[in-house]
Amino acid sequence: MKELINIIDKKLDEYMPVCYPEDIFKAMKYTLSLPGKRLRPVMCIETARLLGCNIDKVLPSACALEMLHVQSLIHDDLPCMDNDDFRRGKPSNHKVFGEANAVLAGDALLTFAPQLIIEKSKELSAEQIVRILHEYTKFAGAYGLIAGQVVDIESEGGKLVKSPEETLDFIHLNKTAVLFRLAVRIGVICADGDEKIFNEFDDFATKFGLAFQIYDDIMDEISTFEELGKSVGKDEKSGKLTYVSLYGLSEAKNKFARLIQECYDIIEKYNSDIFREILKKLKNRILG
Ligand code: GRG
Repeated sequence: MKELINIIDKKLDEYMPVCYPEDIFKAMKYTLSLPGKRLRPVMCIETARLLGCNIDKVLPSACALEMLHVQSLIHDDLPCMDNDDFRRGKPSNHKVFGEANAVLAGDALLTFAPQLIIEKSKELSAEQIVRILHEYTKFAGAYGLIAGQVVDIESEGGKLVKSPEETLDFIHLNKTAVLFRLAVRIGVICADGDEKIFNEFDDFATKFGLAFQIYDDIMDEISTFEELGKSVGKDEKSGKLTYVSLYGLSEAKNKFARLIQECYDIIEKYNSDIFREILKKLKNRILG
């Protein structure tokens, strides 16, 4: 996995220039270059690889996914959203470049990513590129990430249109699971996988995304700034609707354990060391 992360990091650096006007490119590159776990590009590439696709075909889309993810982190940290001063162990984007540039850097990453897919995916067919862009625009927009963020903000203000359980699932299916789904769906498209495989990986990523959000909620409670690279304990202080606040720590852990087991069950037949490593790391950190 470390090897794959190195390849992704090198490509991200190559794809992201710093040119005039430098302030915006530097702001885009800043958060992108900080050491994230690179889970989404890794999962995209690994899905494609398991289905027989070579890495060069999928790398531009995998890097674009990381750009979209970083965009969401930059905007999420803004004072008008989650108001976080740290991200990936360093001051967040707006703390370094100012709010206006952080908003623009996010916007620029959001549009740079599909541009990259179109310009660099030389080995994909036009049909594959259109399918990937369709997935990207659907999942990044008001049917995906933005929907999750809006309902998250509404719920913090006490506005609940659905039950707390339904609201929580809606937020995290859209804010978190959506990018893991996008990752594996793009992987399957690059590998020309059939509908059955597409749905199977989608199901895996949906369950993984929910498990990952429960992991994130639990870590906010039990971890440290040094380990996470961002503020901890904020959810409880702000009275945020999370798996821990709604179900309690013990039931959140049970829910997490069930989802991780379901992920193992779906992916086992593909015999992937990388997916096993990801699941094991999350599981060991929460369940010991
Ligand atoms: C798409 C225009 C547009 C806006 C985005 C701000 C926003 C709307 C959505 C917020 C999405 C968000 C930040 C969800 C949290 C998901 C999550 C648990 C992120 C942490 O992921 P890690 O741990 O982070 O993989 P690293 O830094 O390791 O990559």
